[in-house]
Amino acid sequence: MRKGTYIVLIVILIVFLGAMYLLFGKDNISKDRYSTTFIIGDKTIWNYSSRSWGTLQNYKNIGEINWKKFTVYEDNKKLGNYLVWYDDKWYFFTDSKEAVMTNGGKILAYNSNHPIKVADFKEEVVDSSDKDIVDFVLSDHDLSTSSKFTVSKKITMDLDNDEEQETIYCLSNAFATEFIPDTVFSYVVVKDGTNVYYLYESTEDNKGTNSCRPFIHHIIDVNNDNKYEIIVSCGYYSAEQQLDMLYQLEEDKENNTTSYKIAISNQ
Ligand SMILES: [Ca+2]
Ligand SMILES: [Ca+2]
Repeated sequence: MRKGTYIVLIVILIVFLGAMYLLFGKDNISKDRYSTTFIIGDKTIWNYSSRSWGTLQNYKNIGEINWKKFTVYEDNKKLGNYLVWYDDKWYFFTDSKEAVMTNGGKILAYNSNHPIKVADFKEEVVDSSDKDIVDFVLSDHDLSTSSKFTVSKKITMDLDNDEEQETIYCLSNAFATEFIPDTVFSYVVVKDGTNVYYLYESTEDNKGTNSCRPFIHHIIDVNNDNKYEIIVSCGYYSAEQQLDMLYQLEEDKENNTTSYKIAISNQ
């Protein structure tokens, strides 16, 4: 090829790349490079990379994380940036390898190449002002509105950055000891104005103790879009294993609906 042809090809390539950059946007291109490892408690490790999720389970892979620096939170409060090390549970160390004590709370840690927001939320007890939504959820599952609970908590905050507050409700009668329900139920719902989104939803005949009691582990913005994702966890009565699920608000543009879907879980 002649030199002139090369120059024309290079110019076409530069114009093409420039057009792609403008078309897909700087923001989107950089979001494709987002890469994060999340530690959720002692049993769950998730990887978020190139907009997709994966889990890290085997010991060899866990070893690759050892002595890496993570931003560590306990019960929504930042503990600091620490080196992590795993031996059946996570241990945290300062740069000079001094051990950092935790209080036995819920641990979330991340190592990321992009900003991650962790919400500092306050959990409150459901009260009479929540009667309408609680009755709605119970009636929706043919349960008596006088059902007793072992968990009835709520968190009120702006989850989707529209300057309106949403409320997350955790309602469950799992692990009841003072009463024996015919049906064991656990629901995690988000009330957003008049919309009710179901996240975790379980209704079972009471056949013993292997029910799962849900709680909100952490609330984080994992993809930096100013909308929070919700980590719902669930503890089993009879097992050490804990179910961890990351819920993300997804838009179905075709049907013009939104719902919370599980982006990744440890099962
Ligand atoms: Ca909102
Ligand atoms: Ca988000």
